[in-house]
Amino acid sequence: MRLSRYFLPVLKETPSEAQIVSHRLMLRAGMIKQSSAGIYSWLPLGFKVLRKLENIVHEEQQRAGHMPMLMPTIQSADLWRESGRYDAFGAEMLRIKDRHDRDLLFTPTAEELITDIFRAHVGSYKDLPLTMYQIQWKFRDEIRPRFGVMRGREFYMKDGYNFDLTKEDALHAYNRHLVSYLRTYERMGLKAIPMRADSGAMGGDNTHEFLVLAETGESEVFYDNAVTELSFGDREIDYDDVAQCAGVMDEFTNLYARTDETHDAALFEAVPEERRRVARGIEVGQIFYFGTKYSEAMGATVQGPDGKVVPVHMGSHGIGVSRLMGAIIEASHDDKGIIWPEGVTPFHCGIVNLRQGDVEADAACLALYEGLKALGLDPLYDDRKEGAGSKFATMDLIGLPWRITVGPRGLKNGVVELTSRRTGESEELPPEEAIKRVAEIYAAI
Ligand code: 5CA
Repeated sequence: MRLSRYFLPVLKETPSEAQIVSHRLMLRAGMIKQSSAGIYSWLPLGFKVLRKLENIVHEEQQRAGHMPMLMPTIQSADLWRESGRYDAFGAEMLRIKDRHDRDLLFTPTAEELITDIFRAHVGSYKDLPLTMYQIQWKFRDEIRPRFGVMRGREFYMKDGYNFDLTKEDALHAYNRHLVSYLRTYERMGLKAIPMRADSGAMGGDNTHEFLVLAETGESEVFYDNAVTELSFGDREIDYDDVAQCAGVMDEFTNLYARTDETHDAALFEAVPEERRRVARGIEVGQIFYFGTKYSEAMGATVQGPDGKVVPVHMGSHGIGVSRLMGAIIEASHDDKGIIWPEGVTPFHCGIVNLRQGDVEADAACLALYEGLKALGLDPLYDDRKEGAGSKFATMDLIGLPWRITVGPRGLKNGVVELTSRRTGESEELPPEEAIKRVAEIYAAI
């Protein structure tokens, strides 16, 4: 993409309504624009990152054997009356009436709808286990939408639902989700720690939230500092392997780590004093096992191998896809702007032409641009007639992890400059070498 043709409405001023750095940077980098409280338009740069996050979630869910599908945002209230949640959800649910005076709602989550689909089509244990998920917009009429996409009213969420014959099978689904989430967040360049939590409106008593530690996080967390040293790494996972998934589950949840709702004095007993931590975190996902709560209320049953008809065991599993963008920026920025992890960056590499209009500089930039694209990379070429300072400031603000700078002086010596956004370190090398280097970096991701 050429920057001269891209819609990138960067702001010079810091928007006064934004209280936390990720919100400020998303506004300043022209990624989002508020349309009303807690509701945002996703401008091209923001939308590009959202798609990257979504793709990682799709890949990791499907790797774990979960099936993608899509359910409507507008749902009938009747289904929610069956589970009892039409009343229980309270003011957070956006309620709508159609022209026939029927009660509809904008989905805050989809346990009821998926259970309705299940009961219409599945009647035998032979069709289990079954896990389906969607990535769809949700609406919760939060009393205090704030921090930009972090606590929106409209937000983008992956919600997955498992159906199993027995509690043991459903707990394997729970563990499988935990493992797939660890891998998902790691690919996004994040350390998200599973912490035992309170199940709130979803029900059940088995639930973990995934927390990214950040001072601006809305959750208070209590943990053994040893959990921050656990690392998922490149493990070979067989998602059908019950013992392996349970092993990862144990490894990542045996140490003490809890969010505020369930915190008690236990931390000070369970953890040696020097390892006790009380901090803040951003909740980027949550997994639940709630047994037969919905299947019993809504008659989602199967015939077991013994011929008996039993309600299925269920869980649901969420990832806050739009919130993740804020969480990544909170975890990865400096005073000049965003620093995207390679796995989610909107463009792989920026190209800065220091002398736009100079025949040689233009030709060298174009060759870099085409050379990177030919290797399947997605560069952003700043071909505007702007000063170097302004071009560097824009690149730093939007946070592309790698920048190639091209100027007449370097070209005389046959070199361009490759700069890491994260370390600020630069290296001079011939243009073909720079292309090769960038391609190698991304091939390793
Ligand atoms: N039905 C379950 C699992 S699919 C569920 O809805 N879980 S949840 O309430 O925990 O939401 C899942 C994730 O969505 C949360 O972990 C959080 O990352 C994200 N989320 C929840 N509310 C908001 C919000 N108002 N703005 C942005 N993201 C949100």
